[in-house]
Amino acid sequence: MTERRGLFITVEGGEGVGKTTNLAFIADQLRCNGVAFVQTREPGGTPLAEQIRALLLDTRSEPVAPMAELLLVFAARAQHLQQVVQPALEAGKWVLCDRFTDATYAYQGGGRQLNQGAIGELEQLVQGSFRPDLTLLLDLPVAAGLERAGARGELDRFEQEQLAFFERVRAVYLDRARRFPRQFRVIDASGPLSQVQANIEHVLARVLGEAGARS
Ligand code: Z5A
Repeated sequence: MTERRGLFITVEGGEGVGKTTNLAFIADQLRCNGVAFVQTREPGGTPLAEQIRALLLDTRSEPVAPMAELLLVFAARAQHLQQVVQPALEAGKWVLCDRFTDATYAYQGGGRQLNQGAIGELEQLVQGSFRPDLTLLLDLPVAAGLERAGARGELDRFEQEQLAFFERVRAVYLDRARRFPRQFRVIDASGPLSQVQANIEHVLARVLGEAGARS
């Protein structure tokens, strides 16, 4: 991976934590502060990667082998990095991304119980040393998140998983936040939206201040 100048911010969390709602808020904050940025998502972000996303989320009668799922996630990521993320960062833009490799550790490692070492090897192969500069982890007890998400209607292939799957997803996210404190900021997503967004604003103000001081 080549040198980058913009910041790479990812937003993570389990079901119903409010990612979509808060991504719009974060994008507004960046806009108000005059930051040039690209908003994107994983899996997806390019036409090919969006096709892989559809393969991953569609419910189907054929069971999907966890290893096939893992490889599809990284195939989409390789395409997304080359086509969207790296060019934007190299052009000095920031990238705001809905999920990234921490989701792979959480869903394929935690949820599907695939070996974390195998995920690490693929991470190294696809990304080298490339990691997010900042990850906002929206955290919420699983039952509360599923209740919020349940109000949305039809469930995709991941949303149809059981409680224990999502408990493992949350545990891996929180474990990674503890292990990588420079990358992660954990946002308590259980309170009212105004409170969640005040916390996000506080974190972003620091990041924007530090980025301003560097430029
Ligand atoms: N996946 C994977 O397995 N491996 C990988 O490496 C990657 C992804 C990258 C698609 O992700 C799937 O891909 C995902 C993991 C897998 N699994 N699933 N499902 P996605 O990000 O597109 O899907 P999602 O998890 O469903 O995200 P979402 O659409 O952003 O949902 P959300 O976090 O629940 O956000 P929301 O729609 O904003 O909030 C849900 C509801 O809660 C909504 O009615 C809000 O108005 C409400 N809400 C939000 N905040 C609050 C507060 N504070 N109080 C009360 N109500 C609130």
